[in-house]
Formats: sequence, C-alpha cells, structure tokens
Amino acid sequence: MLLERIALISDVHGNLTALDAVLDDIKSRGIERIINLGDFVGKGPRGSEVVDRCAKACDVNIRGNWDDHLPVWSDESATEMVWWRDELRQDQRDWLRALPLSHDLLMSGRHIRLFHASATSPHVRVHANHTAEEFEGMFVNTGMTGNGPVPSMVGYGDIHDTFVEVERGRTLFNVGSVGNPLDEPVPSYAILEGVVDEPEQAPFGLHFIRVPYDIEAEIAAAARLEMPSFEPYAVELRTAVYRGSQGM
Ligand SMILES: [Mn+2]
Repeated sequence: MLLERIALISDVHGNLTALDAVLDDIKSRGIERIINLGDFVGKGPRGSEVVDRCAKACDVNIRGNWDDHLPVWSDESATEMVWWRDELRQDQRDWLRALPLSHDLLMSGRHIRLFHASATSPHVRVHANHTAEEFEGMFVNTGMTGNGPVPSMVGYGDIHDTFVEVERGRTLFNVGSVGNPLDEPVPSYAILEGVVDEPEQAPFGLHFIRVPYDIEAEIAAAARLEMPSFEPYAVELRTAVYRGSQGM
C-alpha cells in the first residue's frame, strides 16, 4: 500500500514571492502533485507570472471568482481592475476562463471534492462560520460539480482563512491562501496523504502547512510596478487585515 501526498494551494492572487516560497517548500518535501483551487490573479502585482508558474507546476488548476471575472472587465472599469487585467496576456485570460470549476479524487476510500468557493459557483461564498444549510450545500452534486460520487470530504479556498471541520462523518476544510492570507500573514497550503484511487479505507492525513516568506520583497515589487491599490495590499500582506476592513 503506497501512501502518496498531494499538495493543495489556493488564492495566490499575483503574489509571486509567496508562491515561490510555497512551491519550494512543496518540492523540498518530495511532493510532485499539486492542485490549485484558483484565484491566480487580482489584488497582487504579478498575476501573469503566477499563471505561467502554476500552468507548469500544477497537475490541476481550478477557476476562481477572480479568474472568471477579471478577464472580462471593460476599459471603463476601476483603474486597478484594468491594471490587473492588462497585466495578463490574452492567452492567459482565455486559459483562466476555460479552467474547470470542480475536481474529484478518490484517496484511501474517501471521495474528495475540490472547488474554489462552493458547489454552486466560484462567486458564491461560504465563510468558516457558515450555516448548517451552507454546510450541506458543500457536499451535494450540482450543475457545477457534475454527478460524480457524492463526496465525504470537500476542500475549498476563496475566504483566505484556513480551517477544518468534521461533522457526522463529513469533513469540510479550507486550504487557506498562499498570496493573501487573512487569518495570519503567513501563506497557507494543505497536504493530502493517502492511497490514490483506492476504494477501500486506508490511512489518511490532512495537514496544513505555513510557509514564511519575504513580505517586504513582495511589497517592493508591487511598488516598483506602480500597482494601483498598493497601500491596502501592503497592509494586507503585513497584517492580514482585509482591505475592506482597513478603514482607509
Ligand atoms: Mn480569493
């Protein structure tokens, strides 16, 4: 019985410095399979390089809300939206918009489903302090997820808060954010460990990893590129206080 490990990353948001630190950490553990739960772009300065890095490094890339909406903002949109959009090449905008919305896998007898925000849509958010109804909704088949085996474990991103919750045999977890964590200012990712494609129960692990990185180097890159919304970005990276809560 061969235990394998799969790394799950999410919400890189153009933070290349954090992404490289996390990819180095994954590599140093000898892990070769990576699944990205989306939000490659927006908020941070180097979405284009992040897309290229992930397209190469990740086995599966899932579309997040930013990947879905940023490519189609009009020229009349807010300055920062146009800036983040224009930083991407046309082929990258097309690539992001064509990514799948959901991915299923089987490990150690567990049907695991991964998506960005919810089983409804990458644009429908489920917070850590969700309702019972929202919890149920994460485990059902929808038009977005397709009709695979109903999962007993669901992993997602979107809220930039790492957590795990087990309720009556079902596990809901959030992998946290690589590039824009909002629970503590240290990038988060998850590792699944188990027997891949094994229908029978077998040992299984879910781990959360925090990887410190050079926050000031990333802020300097944003300044050098004269990214709009620089100030709230710098505060988010240094303090993990969301831009909407900074009172700026
Ligand atoms: Mn996000």
